[in-house]
Amino acid sequence: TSIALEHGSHRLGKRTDEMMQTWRNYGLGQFIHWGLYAIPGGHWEGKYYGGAAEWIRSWKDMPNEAYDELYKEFDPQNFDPRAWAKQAKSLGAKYMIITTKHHDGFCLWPSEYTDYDVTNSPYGKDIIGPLVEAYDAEGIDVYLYFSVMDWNHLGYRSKLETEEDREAYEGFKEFTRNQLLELLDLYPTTKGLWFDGTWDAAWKEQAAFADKLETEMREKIPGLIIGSRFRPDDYGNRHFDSNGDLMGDYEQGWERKLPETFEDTKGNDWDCVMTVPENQWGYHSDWRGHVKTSFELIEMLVKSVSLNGNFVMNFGPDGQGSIREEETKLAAEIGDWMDVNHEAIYGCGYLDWKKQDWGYYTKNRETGKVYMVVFNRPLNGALRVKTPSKIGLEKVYSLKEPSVTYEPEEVHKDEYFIHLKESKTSKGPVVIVIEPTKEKQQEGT
Ligand code: H79
Repeated sequence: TSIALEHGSHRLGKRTDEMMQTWRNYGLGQFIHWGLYAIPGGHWEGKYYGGAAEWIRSWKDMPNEAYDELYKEFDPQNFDPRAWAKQAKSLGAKYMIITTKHHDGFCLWPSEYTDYDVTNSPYGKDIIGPLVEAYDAEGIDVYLYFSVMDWNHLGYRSKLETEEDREAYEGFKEFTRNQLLELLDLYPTTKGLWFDGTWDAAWKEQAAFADKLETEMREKIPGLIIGSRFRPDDYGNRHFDSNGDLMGDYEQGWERKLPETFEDTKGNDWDCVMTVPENQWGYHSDWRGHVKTSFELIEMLVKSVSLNGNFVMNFGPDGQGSIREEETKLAAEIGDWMDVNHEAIYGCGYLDWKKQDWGYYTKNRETGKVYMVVFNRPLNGALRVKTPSKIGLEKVYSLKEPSVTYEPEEVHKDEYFIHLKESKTSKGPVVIVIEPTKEKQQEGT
């Protein structure tokens, strides 16, 4: 049985068009959180804010009035979009998501619909346009992050309790629509939108409005990609409608966490957006607690791809527009690994062979080649591979050195050992390529 919905899912199953196939094949992306919050960098008047730096305005120790004056200091003299794009390229990112407007409401593009934008800062000019141009030039697709929640707009409400609230919110909706259509007009090479700040009760009542607006945006840029975090359904359900069907082109619920199994993904397209420390997106000058290493991030990337998702690593440039050393070092380390092993990432996804403890399988969607990405090297040096019956291992070799080939030892029916030859000191996870047989020939036929 299913509930009749006017504003539920528009499609059952995955998008199959070329733009979505491109999205699916990215593997690795870059997120950039940049805005006024980069100026205080997690501190106010000598006091340390332990929350996410981009949320500092909500901290009781920082007055809203103080935050709302920060735009008068926004003058990032080190901002070099081409350098950012080149770094993203050497990281191996195939797409980039930039915060055009975070919850604070400050716009990194010149918006006709508010004064709270870059043109009224000392910097005085567009940030988004030059970024789009620089990333386009490197062949990295650009997606625009947009927070619906807006702490600056006078009509914004988290809930609608009075007639006055409803009236004010109508103005806010029109403003939101204007800004989104404006962004798509200004930056027509945009490949998609990444929405945030859509959890409030007020927005959850806007199924009809959001549905119509999503359609308008899709008409402006055919093939535009929008995740599940934009519109609510008729009953205020988000991501999945009241019938459990995904709304939008991919599931956007994996923020700072990963699915464990393929079942967790419900077979949908999805992305995982990940911070380098536990929970810092915008620039925080003093990271505390655990900071992920490049091995951890590479493992998350490979795990994402092995479960049919994209992995998006966050960067939070400082108030001057510099990318911090820690992120630069991680980007270089991950980029070095990607230089050698990108074949196991791009164009790859889930393989339905039984998962083994040594790491993750990925499979190229076009060629059918299988990649074993080895994170846990067994003490006996032997990697167990169990294949579905009828599938054999035709060729097995090292990705880094294809001349290093393997003769799998058949230990049981449809179960093999691949005895690793790769050096134990090799940097980062090694990758073994398997070219499987299409179907094992049946004996006697
Ligand atoms: O931009 C980054 C974060 O700033 C943003 N999303 C990423 C990509 C983000 N904002 N909030 N969150 C992540 C966490 C959500 C917190 C919530 Fe709540 C808990 C939303 C609703 C309940 C606390 C109470 C914050 C808002 C109300």
